[in-house]
Amino acid sequence: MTNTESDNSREWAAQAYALLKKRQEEQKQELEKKEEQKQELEKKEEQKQELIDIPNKQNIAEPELGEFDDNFTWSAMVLASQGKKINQISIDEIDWLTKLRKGLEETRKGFVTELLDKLGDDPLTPESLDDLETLLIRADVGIDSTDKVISSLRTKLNEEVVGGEAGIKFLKRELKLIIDKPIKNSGSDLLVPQKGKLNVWLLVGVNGVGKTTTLGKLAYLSSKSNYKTLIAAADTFRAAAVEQLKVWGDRSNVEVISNQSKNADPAAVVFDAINSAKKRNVELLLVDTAGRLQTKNNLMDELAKIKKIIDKKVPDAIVESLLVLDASQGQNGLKQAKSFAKSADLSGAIITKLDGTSRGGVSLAVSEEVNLPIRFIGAGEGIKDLRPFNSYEFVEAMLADK
Ligand SMILES: Nc1nc2c(ncn2[C@@H]2O[C@H](COP(=O)(O)OP(=O)(O)OP(=O)(O)O)[C@@H](O)[C@H]2O)c(=O)[nH]1
Ligand SMILES: [Mg+2]
Repeated sequence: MTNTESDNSREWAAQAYALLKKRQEEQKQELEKKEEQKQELEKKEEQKQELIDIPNKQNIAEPELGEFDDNFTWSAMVLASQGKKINQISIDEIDWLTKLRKGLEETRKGFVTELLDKLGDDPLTPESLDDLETLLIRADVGIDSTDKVISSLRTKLNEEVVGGEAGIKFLKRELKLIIDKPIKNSGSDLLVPQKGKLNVWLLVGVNGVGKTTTLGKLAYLSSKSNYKTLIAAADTFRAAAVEQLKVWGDRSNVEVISNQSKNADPAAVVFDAINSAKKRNVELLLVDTAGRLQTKNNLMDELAKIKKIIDKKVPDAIVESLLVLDASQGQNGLKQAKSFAKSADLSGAIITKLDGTSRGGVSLAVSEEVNLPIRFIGAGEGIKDLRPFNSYEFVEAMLADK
């Protein structure tokens, strides 16, 4: 970025910040006014014990506008470069991008920082490409993706002189192409439930990767977006699984269909859930499944059985089998993805735990080597810490230069 560009960006971000700050203050005042009115009314009608609802007040706290700092400026710029206007920016989006950028800090350290240190302002050389290769592999980007990127850069270097900054720009574009390929192949940029139909999303993956947590966050996103949502607790393997899901269901007001009896059949729970879903015109049924290793055949058979039930009972349902992957497991996660992709008919991936791992690059390996579109990413344990995947934002956050 040139100095003038950077001044303009800061100016732009400052305007966006001022606008958001004003909006937040207005909202606060509005809320305070409502709170005062409510207290007055409560006083007046104490005998009647009537509770007045404040529509803006929710159980789930709205994020607060933080400082006007680097994080804000960067997040605002990422939104601006995607065509957002100043008055279209929300605190929620800024909050998420800040989280994503912070989450990918470890992946970025020893990667971009090191690369920029090495490059300085000098043009790229074959030696700096060797360094880049090592750094990409170390960030768990995977051998295939790394080879692809390095060979395109090499071709470019043979044709022209490439400065450090232009090199990073080119790198971002190449990485984005890799991530976008399976998304483009899938025919839809964004995974959203189809209105007026029953959509069934199965969350699968090995133990502890974050399936149940992700399902809880999805239930929140879905009900907030006004889809009629239902949860099926088909992890009958782990004793506490149903309770864990009910907590998530309560948080977003989504009902959980379960069978508390010991050794309940997961497919039977899904059977019950489909019946309820049909009765209530549910649009999105989220199915939590037990953590399993792809080597455990009986568990993999169970998944097949669940799918069969769905196909039989609701043949026109739109079924998505989403593999949940823990980014902090790096190449190990990739191995799981490959085996799962072989035995379970997967349609997408969800990458979790991007906060605080140095292995966020594994997302690229999943796209290139397993050919799965990444549909959502999670960066934290909170209900709002999951977003639909946006490859531009992801690559910008991974290669942010500050
Ligand atoms: N930091 C962080 N922790 C996460 C994230 N997603 C899930 N977790 C944590 O990971 C742990 C395991 O999450 P679960 O959702 O229970 O994982 P699971 O895949 O359902 O586990 P099993 O049902 O036992 O197979 C919990 O402590 C979660 O809070 C994330 O995006 N970031
Ligand atoms: Mg679970």
